[in-house]
Amino acid sequence: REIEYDLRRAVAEGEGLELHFQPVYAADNGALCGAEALLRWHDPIRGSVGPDVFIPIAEECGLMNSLGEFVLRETCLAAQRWPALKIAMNASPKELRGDGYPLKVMSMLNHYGINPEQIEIEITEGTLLDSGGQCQRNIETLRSAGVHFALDDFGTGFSSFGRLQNVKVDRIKIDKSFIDRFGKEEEGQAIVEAMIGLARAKGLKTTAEGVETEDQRVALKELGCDHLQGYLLSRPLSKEQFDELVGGNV
Ligand code: G
Ligand code: G
Ligand code: MN
Ligand code: NA
Repeated sequence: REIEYDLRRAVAEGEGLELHFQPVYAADNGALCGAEALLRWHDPIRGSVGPDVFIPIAEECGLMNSLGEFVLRETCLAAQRWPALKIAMNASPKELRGDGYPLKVMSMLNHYGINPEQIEIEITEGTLLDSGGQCQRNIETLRSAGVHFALDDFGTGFSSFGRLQNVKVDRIKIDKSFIDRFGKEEEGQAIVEAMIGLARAKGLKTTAEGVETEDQRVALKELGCDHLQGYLLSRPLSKEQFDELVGGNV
């Protein structure tokens, strides 16, 4: 059976799809500050299918709008559930380019009574290419309503540093590949330091992704990185696991 067929049914029925949440911590005092929502699909026959696999399929076969709406709704429910935490969600290029995107987001936030400042939308550099400016206009509209934006996988694109001149975001998320080299090679250290310095100079927040070792944690804290995310601190958790983590404290 075609994977597309199963995905279509899953999206239509909301079956087997759920968001998991990876905790995000303050680098300086270790406080839990937020979570990144990550979409998961469990198909009864295929088992777990990663978003790397099914999101491109959803985009190709016209399912991304419905899937994006599911993610947006579940993100709002998470924001209600954990009111003291900032909830970040990923948006795909196709979604962000749509004319109706800002209205769609704002209607959903209004419907669930969510303060836009509690929500952060993660975009990749790829999103910003090729969109005839619509994407940037959508970002500007949502930012002026209070929604925050983060540039995900920062450093992996064609002109990451240059991109920051044209696109107004609130945060960069330093890609895991740089954090991996960090502490191993001098150059790795210098690159991360430069990224944090640049972000600071532009008044942007920084999150380090894929933090796996205590050495990385300490060094990132010393460099003044704002937030940390990675297996050292926590893997992505189901809603129920996340509830246990916060223990009713948010
Ligand atoms: O969680 P995981 O490492 O499997 O995620 C793999 C990729 O899928 C990451 O690049 C992540 O940004 C992306 N991703 C996860 N959840 C979503 C989502 O809800 N929407 C979009 N567009 N991408 C997502
Ligand atoms: O592209 P994006 O940053 O949204 O992707 C996040 C992905 O990275 C998620 O799939 C998440 O499961 C994964 N991830 C988060 N922390 C770590 C980590 O410390 N190590 C590894 N290998 N993957 C991680
Ligand atoms: Mn992300
Ligand atoms: Na990333």
